[in-house]
Amino acid sequence: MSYVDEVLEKVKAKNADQPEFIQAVTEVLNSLRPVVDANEEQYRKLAILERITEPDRQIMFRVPWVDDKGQVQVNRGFRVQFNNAIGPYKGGLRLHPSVNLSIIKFLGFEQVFKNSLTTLPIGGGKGGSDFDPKGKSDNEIMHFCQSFMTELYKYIGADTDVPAGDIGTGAREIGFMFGQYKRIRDLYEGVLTGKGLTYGGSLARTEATGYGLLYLTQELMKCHGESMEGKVVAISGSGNVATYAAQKAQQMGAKVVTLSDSTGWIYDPEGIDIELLKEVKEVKRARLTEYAAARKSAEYHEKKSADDHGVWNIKVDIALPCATQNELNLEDAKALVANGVKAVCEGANMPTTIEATEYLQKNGVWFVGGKAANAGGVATSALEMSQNSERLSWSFDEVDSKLKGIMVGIYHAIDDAAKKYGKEGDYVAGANIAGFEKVVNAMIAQGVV
Ligand code: NDP
Ligand code: 2IT
Repeated sequence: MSYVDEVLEKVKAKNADQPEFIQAVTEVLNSLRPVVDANEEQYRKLAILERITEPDRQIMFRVPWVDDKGQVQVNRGFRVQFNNAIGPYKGGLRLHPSVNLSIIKFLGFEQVFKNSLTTLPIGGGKGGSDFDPKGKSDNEIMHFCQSFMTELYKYIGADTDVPAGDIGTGAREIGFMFGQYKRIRDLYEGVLTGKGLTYGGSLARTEATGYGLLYLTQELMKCHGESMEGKVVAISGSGNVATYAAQKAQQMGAKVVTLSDSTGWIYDPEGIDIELLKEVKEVKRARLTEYAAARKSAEYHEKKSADDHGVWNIKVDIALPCATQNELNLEDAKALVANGVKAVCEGANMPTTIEATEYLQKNGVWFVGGKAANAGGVATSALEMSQNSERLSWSFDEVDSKLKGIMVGIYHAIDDAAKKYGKEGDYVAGANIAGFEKVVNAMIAQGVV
């Protein structure tokens, strides 16, 4: 049996109750076959694949907090520190009721390769909680964040592990967590990224994931003789990534016609009104129904079932899934291909199922997975860390132009890696191979640790 198959079997047996983690490892290891086959003897002896699929450590803890009625609530907190071969652990904190160890491990595993692709010195980690921020008062959010940090602070630090935002964790939550860390440790350091601009945050971090996704997509289109001008784009989600992806796509001359949230989706054939979207989502923290109510050209569609991903049934040139994992399945991929989609680039982490990815690739769609396409967020987090270390802050244009350079660089790195291993056009393999090579070289150089 090949080394890859042997390790895949072990990972499946050891983590049988973790479907998302198994899915992420299966995708990565399968696409690493050419590199692993070429180095099989050495990697097997050094147990490289066993080591890279087992987190350095997994921390789980109780998060008790008091709600506005005086009732004590208990959530579960997580931090998985996956691999720090190339830098301090780095990755977001997800606050969503679906959060469990499988989801945090899949995200942490992906983060290792993504962070490597940025070219910046950051290892991979992820954390979060099954806390549901929806419907909570600011006071409840603060109590939760303070309690969460009262345990998490023991394991993180500016040179150890630097968390950031993800689903459900934005500027408000990062602010409360930073305040509590500073109070407990009496240390003013860049322990979190995505901070507010008055206390060490970086300009362009809010926009970075969405903007970065579009810089990479634009380069992909350019290298295939196309431009963004006049392209029709479907985006799912309506949070941080979706909002700034939509904004940048429209700045580039494309028209974004869809958005979604957990209860429904909108079709707006005239193109999304970004200012209205921000007012509804960022200021009022309301549902997309409010967007549709305020905009004549928009149709609102209530979600009919958990598997209703209506946005992928609209005829578009480019699809950018920006909500959550497994939100674009085989049926959705078939609908996109039937409608002539040219490119699918993932703003979210693992939004496309393995079957859907294979179908898109077989049908000639240019497909770029999240660990390359959404790396702009964490790359800009690393730029925030640099600014914190030198106690300076850079202008928006300086950060944005570095972000653009990084995303264009990532596209060429994954394109070259795919070509080098005879897989031209397979950007999934290219991203996994390019990300893996740097981490493995560092692991080998550092010995068995
Ligand atoms: P937000 O919380 O800002 O927005 C998430 C969006 O996705 C919301 O519209 C939300 O709808 C929707 N959504 C979340 N979970 C589900 C679900 N289970 N079913 C249907 N819709 C859902 O998160 P972000 O925009 O920050 O993150 C989106 C994706 O991008 C995630 O996969 C994240 O891991 C990834 N990512 C984020 C980065 C960042 O810098 N923020 C960087 C790289 C990747 P609703 O409001 O109804 O819940
Ligand atoms: O998935 C991701 O890359 C993020 N949520 C951003 C992580 C970060 O540290 O900025």
